[in-house]
Amino acid sequence: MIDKYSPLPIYYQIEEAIKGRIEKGELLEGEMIPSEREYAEAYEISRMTVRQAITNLVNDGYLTRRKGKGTFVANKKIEQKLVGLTSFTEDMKARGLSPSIKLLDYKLSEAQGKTASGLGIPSGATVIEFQRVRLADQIPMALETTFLSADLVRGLNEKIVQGSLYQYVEEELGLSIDYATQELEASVARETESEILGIAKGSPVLLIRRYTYLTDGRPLELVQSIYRGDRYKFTIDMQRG
Ligand code: 16G
Repeated sequence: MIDKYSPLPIYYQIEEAIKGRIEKGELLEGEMIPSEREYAEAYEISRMTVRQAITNLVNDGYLTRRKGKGTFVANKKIEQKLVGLTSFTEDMKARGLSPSIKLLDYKLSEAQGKTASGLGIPSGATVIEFQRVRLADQIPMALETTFLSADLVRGLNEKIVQGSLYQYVEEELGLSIDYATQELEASVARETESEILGIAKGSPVLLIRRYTYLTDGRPLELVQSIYRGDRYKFTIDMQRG
């Protein structure tokens, strides 16, 4: 499979060979790939060359290295289109994945500063704040912290937020969710976040802030989420002109 006389560098040929095996399903998600030594022996090339190919595939998200264990085929990322204002529950169901929630915290506090102005309520008004781990097929995908005005989402409680918030707001409260603005930036998982999400400390994550509004213009929610960089990618269609 390796052509030493080809103008294509050998590391590149190895990369393509491994990628091909992943794409054809000969190497499965989560499966350990052969060691550098095994590849080097099989192809009669140096371990350095194999290492370069593997490093490139790790950087491109095809493989992941686990310290002291080996190199594994990475999990396919969930591709989330940045159009349409959808809920986590809807997004996962649309993919045939089963959404679940682990509620870590639920509390009432007094609105202050940015939270008060973001939610359009006076400081001192009651804010409901909760933190949820969002899972798909039992795998933690994101950690979400939500702030709502207690006055607006009457009747909300710890039990309800273990299901879909948007469903409660629309179907039970009869409020009409209209639009949101969202910020997305790169970050790394801190210690507690990495434990909650089941990733190594310092792993790349996507930090998302969503400000959602009702049709009558009232702010509904402020949400800060941390999405796993190894499981998520966001895509957007763009039109020129
Ligand atoms: C998504 C939203 C979040 C919203 C939640 C409602 C992002 C970044 N965040 O996770 O703002 O509160 O959906 O989901 O997309 P639920 O109705 O399933 O509780």
